[in-house]
Amino acid sequence: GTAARDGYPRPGGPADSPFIRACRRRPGPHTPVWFMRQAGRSLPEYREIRASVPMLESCRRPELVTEITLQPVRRHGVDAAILFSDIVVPVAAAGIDLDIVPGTGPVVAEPIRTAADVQRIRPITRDDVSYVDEAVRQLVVELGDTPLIGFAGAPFTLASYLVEGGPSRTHAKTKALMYGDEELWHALCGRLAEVTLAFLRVQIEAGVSAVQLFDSWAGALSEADYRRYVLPHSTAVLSGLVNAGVPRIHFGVGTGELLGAMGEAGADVVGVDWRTPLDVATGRIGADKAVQGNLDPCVLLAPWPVVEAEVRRILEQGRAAPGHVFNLGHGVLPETDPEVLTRVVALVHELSSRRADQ
Ligand code: 1CP
Repeated sequence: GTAARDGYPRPGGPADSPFIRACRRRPGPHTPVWFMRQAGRSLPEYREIRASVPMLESCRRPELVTEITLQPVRRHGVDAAILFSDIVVPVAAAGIDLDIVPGTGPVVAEPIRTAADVQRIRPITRDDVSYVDEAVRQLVVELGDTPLIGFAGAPFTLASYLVEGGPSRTHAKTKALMYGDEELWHALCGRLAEVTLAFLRVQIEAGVSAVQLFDSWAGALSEADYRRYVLPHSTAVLSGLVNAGVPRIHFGVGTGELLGAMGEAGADVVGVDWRTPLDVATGRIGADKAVQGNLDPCVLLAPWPVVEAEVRRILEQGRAAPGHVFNLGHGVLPETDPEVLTRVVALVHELSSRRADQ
């Protein structure tokens, strides 16, 4: 955070950064930009580190977490770092036997299907995720004025992996449980909300400047079902952080119909995928929240003039919002040329820079 060791807030520091200013809907020197999954497989320096270390183990080694988190900041000059971790890390810390399988994603040894299964998800404390606490404390020192974003998976998206046992296109088993046994569904999501809230609090106490709640797969639901089965649990997480002093970003994919409800869950910033223009999104979210997005990650694979035109359009449409954090509509694809990401950062800064004499 911004508090120096003597307890007095430092002038400048992450709280005064363009990223936090935009999250708080305050004017800043330029539109801030970072990329979801910026610390990942598009970077050769990342692949080198990860070649000999399995994913979950790399998340549990603070020196590796610190190095991988810093890589995209050094290379691209992004306005924020995001902690290198995964949404299933706190679930594993809560006692669920799972692994992250290369080329697949999270795989759960014994999927959650019954009330007894839900009881296997234990509450977590800082001691269960001490490696995250340690990594964040190191990172805050290394990053100086650059804000660090902490994150967690939202109850619906976590439940999907736990109930399916792994990645799923339809979320059929998850929805079958949700529609078939509403009481069990709420017990599962209630428990996941507790774990998520505890995990985010550890990160905030260790010094992250903002948090993002990833409900990547919430777009699989209608608005009515989202409100009935999901919103109460995501609200428990986000409203539980209302006095934590850091902006809360809430993101999902295919959530054009859910943007208003996702904002209501208690977000300061709502993430928007590429399907909804930012001016339309702002109409749905309201003028009391900032937006984050929303370049289609696939556009980065196109020739530069196409990328440039899309960045211009998004900055223009983003002006309708009371605050705009430039990002992709979902994570960086592994085949993305990192040079293009660096050029996008420079372009966003150049096109949006507001000089005092203008
Ligand atoms: O910049 C960063 O890369 C930060 C680290 C990060 C984040 C924010 C990782 C590393 N994962 C996540 C979040 C995450 N993990 C989400 C939410 C964001 C999103 O929608 O992209 C989700 C849904 C996951 C689950 C997950 N973990 C998947 C998706 C599987 C599916 O359902 O399609 C995958 C492939 C993983 C593994 C993973 N997480 C992170 C990395 C670098 C990897 C790949 C590791 C490997 O294959 O070795």
